[in-house]
Amino acid sequence: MTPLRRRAVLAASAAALPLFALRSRPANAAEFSFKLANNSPLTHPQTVRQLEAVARIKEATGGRVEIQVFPNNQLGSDTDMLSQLRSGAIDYFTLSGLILATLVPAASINGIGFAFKDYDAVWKAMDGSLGAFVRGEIGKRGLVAMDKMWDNGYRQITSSTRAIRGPDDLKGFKIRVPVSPLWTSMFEAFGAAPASINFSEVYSALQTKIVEGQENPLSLIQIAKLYEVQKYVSMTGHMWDGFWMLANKRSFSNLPHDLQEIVARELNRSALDERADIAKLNDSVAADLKAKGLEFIEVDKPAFRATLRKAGFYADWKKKFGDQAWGILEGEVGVLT
Ligand code: X2X
Repeated sequence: MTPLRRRAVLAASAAALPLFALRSRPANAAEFSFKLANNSPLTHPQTVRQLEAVARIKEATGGRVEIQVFPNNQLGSDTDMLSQLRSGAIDYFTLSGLILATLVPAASINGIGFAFKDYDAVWKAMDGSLGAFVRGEIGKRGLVAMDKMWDNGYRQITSSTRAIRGPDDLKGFKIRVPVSPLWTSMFEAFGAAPASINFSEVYSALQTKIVEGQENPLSLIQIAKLYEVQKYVSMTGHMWDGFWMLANKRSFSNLPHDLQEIVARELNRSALDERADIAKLNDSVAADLKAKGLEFIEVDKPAFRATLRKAGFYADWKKKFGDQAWGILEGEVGVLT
């Protein structure tokens, strides 16, 4: 074949490719197939509401968009899934802002200790100026964040060894924290010995006593059965943590605009449903965990906060986040330092 003829053949087959790809699609396969992953157990409202969202998306797009949900770390740890999201192996992924901060530093700002006095303050900030700011930062790193965050909750400290009654009890305490500089820094400020461990390994790390304790919202302590391997829970409520619904930017922008709108609308709607589920769970979860044998300890939260302040935690993070981000946070919640 002459070079010219060869080029012509190649050009013809390249032109034919999309048509071939379209024809080779089985009659019942969707035009756009995506993967959505999370770290939450199957019965967690996050998973339940994501399954509902993808069913509505399929229906509203007349079957053109099909999203398969892979919950419960089926596709790996949070760290693994974040890499897969960036490479495009996963299209959608819910991740704690604090862990996302390994890629987008500003995303951990909602985890500043004792920043939000209640849920009204959380949603006002995250649905308002602070959320908009963080979404902008996420957008600069090849990811798209949907408008509505999903609730994880106010975090409480559990332990299988000593009861944590005041900040001094945290000195030398071996505590699992998620993989995130802010978490490590906070527990170092308490004088604890934090170990960064992905959620997929937490139950076994507690069971084998690699660590003495961990911190998570009561709803997750219940749903992931962490009470089976912990004795005490101290109601520190030391930070609020939530999940960003992230999309790979290439994958999302390849969708026609009308389909993007449907996907975003339904994911955001499910985020609001999930928030309501967690709020409802919060009313009953303490009684359930007590009945399962967990000993509850009410603590003096201002004492924990004072320890962080004395250790320079707020001043350090104000510097790290910078005046703009810190100003937005304080604009939402009041002066913190
Ligand atoms: O890893 C955790 O502890 C979890 C499940 O709460 C987060 O996703 C941050």
